[in-house]
Amino acid sequence: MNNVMSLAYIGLGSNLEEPVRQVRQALDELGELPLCQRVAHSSLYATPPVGPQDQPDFINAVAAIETKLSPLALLDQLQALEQRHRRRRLRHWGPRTLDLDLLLYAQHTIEHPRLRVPHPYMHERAFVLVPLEEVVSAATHSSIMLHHQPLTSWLTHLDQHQIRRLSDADATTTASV
Ligand code: A4P
Ligand code: MG
Repeated sequence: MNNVMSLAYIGLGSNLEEPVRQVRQALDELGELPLCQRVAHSSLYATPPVGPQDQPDFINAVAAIETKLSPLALLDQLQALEQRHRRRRLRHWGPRTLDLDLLLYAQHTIEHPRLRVPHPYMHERAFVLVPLEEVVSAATHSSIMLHHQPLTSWLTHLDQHQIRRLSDADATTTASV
């Protein structure tokens, strides 16, 4: 546990067993983790799979939380929450009920066998950066730097046309996507 609060960003993804419901429920559960408070979250986005193509589209979102947990203690909590959503690890980058990635933890750079922060692929993934940009504006009213470049400049290099923001009406249904 830290005495100071740190701002962390969590990426959420699901493409199995009612993904909209999985992500909405996980957004609520993130705010209930010990020593954590959810301060903002993005819209939900429907996104084509990156990696193996023989799997359903994903629902993705990003949450900002204030936490007194250390980065590894927060990872433990995120993995326990994935397990409560009956996450099974069958295939790397394969379909999942819930994936929770620790994208950013304050300004920290972490290279640990269990944890790399910033998340190693985030700067090349529109399904992460589009919702992250939305939630950063809501949480901090400013921009953030990623590998010494503003987040917005990473976004300009990415193809975003297949990233579809769900309307509030879509995001409250229990439809599979
Ligand atoms: N790990 C290291 N760093 C981190 C971090 N910053 N956050 C370790 C979370 N975990 C981290 O993860 C494998 C190991 O990574 C963990 O044991 C942890 O100690 P995992 O969740 O078990 O496996 P995974 O998710 O299959 O692998 P990976 O490499 O984390 O995949 P990603 O990067 O999560 O990508 N397409 C769309 N459209 N939307 C998606 O959400 N997700 C993926 C998975 C692929 N394609 C996608 C999406
Ligand atoms: Mg993961």
